[in-house]
Amino acid sequence: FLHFLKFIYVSWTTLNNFKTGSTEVNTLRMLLHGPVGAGKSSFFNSMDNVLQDRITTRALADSLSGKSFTMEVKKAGSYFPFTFTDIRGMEQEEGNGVHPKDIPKILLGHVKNGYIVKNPISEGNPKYNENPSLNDRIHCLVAVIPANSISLMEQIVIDQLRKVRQKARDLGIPQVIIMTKVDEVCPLVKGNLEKVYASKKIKEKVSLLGVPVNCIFPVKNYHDEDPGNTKMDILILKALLNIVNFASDYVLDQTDNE
Ligand SMILES: Nc1nc2c(ncn2[C@@H]2O[C@H](COP(=O)(O)OP(=O)(O)O)[C@@H](O)[C@H]2O)c(=O)[nH]1
Ligand SMILES: [Mg+2]
Repeated sequence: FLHFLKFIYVSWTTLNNFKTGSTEVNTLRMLLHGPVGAGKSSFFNSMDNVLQDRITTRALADSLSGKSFTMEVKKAGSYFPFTFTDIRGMEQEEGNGVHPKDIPKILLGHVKNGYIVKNPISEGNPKYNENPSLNDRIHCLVAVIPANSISLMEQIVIDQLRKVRQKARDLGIPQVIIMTKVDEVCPLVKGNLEKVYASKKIKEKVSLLGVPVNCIFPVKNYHDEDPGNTKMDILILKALLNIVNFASDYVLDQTDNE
């Protein structure tokens, strides 16, 4: 049990002292995407909860407005130097939600906070940023996919996810997959979250995704638990630490190149 606490302490300290290490970028920006109900808002709330030890329903409330919005995690007197932007979940029908052709504009930082994503993204909009800098760009793409519906996911959702991932790959932006709801696919894992890496059912779901295992982070989000569940916190912190590291490497790499 002590090694759990040590992991939490070290991760928490690392995140608390984290700085981007680039003079051009003060905040690492992550984009959350994935089907409606995948657990994007819950994942943000879970991170917020782990970092602050309190449940917040901010993300859930904001997500109902249909706007793209950026969430920051408060820290004593300021904010952590990373944000998560939630684009409205991709709908089953093309035409609702974000159009795939607009994804590169979002990734390249043309879309400011508060942009109403159901409108086509156009240059006339006051929330359109003509000349985004490295600081405005998305530095890590985070796909949120629920473990319990991977095999049932509509082809159109799978295609949309693939298109977004392809755009990010073309732009060289790092990507991770957060696999939520691991408790819903395996009773063993539901009983003991530590079993997540040993579970055959989870391995099966991971292999269905067809991406390298080191980019997939299984989590169980906080939804009706009390805060401070060590095993849940560890998976959430592991995911967050990796996201921050991927984003940070990307920014340093881009800073060298410019
Ligand atoms: N069992 C379980 N339920 C989850 C998990 N993550 C999210 N949920 C539930 O799934 C539903 C959709 O989550 P939400 O965060 O609103 O999804 P979003 O549309 O992607 O923002 C909510 O009822 C959550 O409580 C999880 O890890 N395990
Ligand atoms: Mg949401």
